[in-house]
Amino acid sequence: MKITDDIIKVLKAGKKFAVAIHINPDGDAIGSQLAFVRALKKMGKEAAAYMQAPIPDNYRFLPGSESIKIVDSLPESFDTLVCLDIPELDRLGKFEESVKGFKSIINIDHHICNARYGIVNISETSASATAELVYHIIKRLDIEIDAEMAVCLYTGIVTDTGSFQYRNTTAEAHRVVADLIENGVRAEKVTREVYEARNLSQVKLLGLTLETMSFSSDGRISWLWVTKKMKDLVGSQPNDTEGFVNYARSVKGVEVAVFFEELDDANIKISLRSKISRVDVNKVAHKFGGGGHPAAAGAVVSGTPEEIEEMILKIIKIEFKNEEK
Ligand SMILES: [Mn+2]
Repeated sequence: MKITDDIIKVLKAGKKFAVAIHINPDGDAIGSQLAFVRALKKMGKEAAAYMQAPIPDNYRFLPGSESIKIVDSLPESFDTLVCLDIPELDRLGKFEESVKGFKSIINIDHHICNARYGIVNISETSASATAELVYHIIKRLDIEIDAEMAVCLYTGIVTDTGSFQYRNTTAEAHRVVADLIENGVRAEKVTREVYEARNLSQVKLLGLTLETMSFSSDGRISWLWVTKKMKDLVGSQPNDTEGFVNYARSVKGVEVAVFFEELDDANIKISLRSKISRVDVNKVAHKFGGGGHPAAAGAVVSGTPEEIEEMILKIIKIEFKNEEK
């Protein structure tokens, strides 16, 4: 992977950097963010990580997570904004407003529909994760990848590849990870922190969720529901539903899995997964104002649960038909 001179120039020229990631951040976004801030500090820059909600519990072990600033808007006195894992600026949520205060935006991402909103855009869909791109940028800057950065970047790659199971698990991802492990990552420790420290409420909610599993008549589409009522019943916490969609995906014969989560009275969060390359769920999510990758995408849609379920399933069935032509 070749990192061009223009990003290096902008990084060297900037003095104060704000590093931001998308709302509802995942392991890739958070890991990339913390590694990037650390690299900037090693360059002698002033840099900080910004989020609008507290970091999910299972990523608190990441070095530097304690210094993430939880705010409603980005600082006005900084010159450069680094956007990580963000295909479009509206994925910044509340921070979108404060973007205009920055002289330069650096956009580093691996999603398909990246809007190239930066002065420099590293939009590389062949990368397994944004963390893989951040790794190459740090290398190109001749900064040593220390054990703290390594664990952040490793967490980004391991979570975005579904523990090296998804289509984006490339030879290059493994080469980068090999280097990260040589730099001090203990894979089993990351697994324990990220995947084996569930809240009891999460496991209880999963039990209720699995009861809702439904299938299309041909068995190729499977879907799950979490309602507000179910969440109240178990006293669920934010992010408890992470990964639930994979249970629908894991059933033999299922090609597309959908997870519906009632957020409030008006909005439903939808997560989509495709097990086969014929159906591009990014296209489906895009029709509802969301996005992601061909095999994993999501959207937030307003409407009643019945309406939304019917609409989504209809669009997926149309995608199946289109692919068969
Ligand atoms: Mn990512």
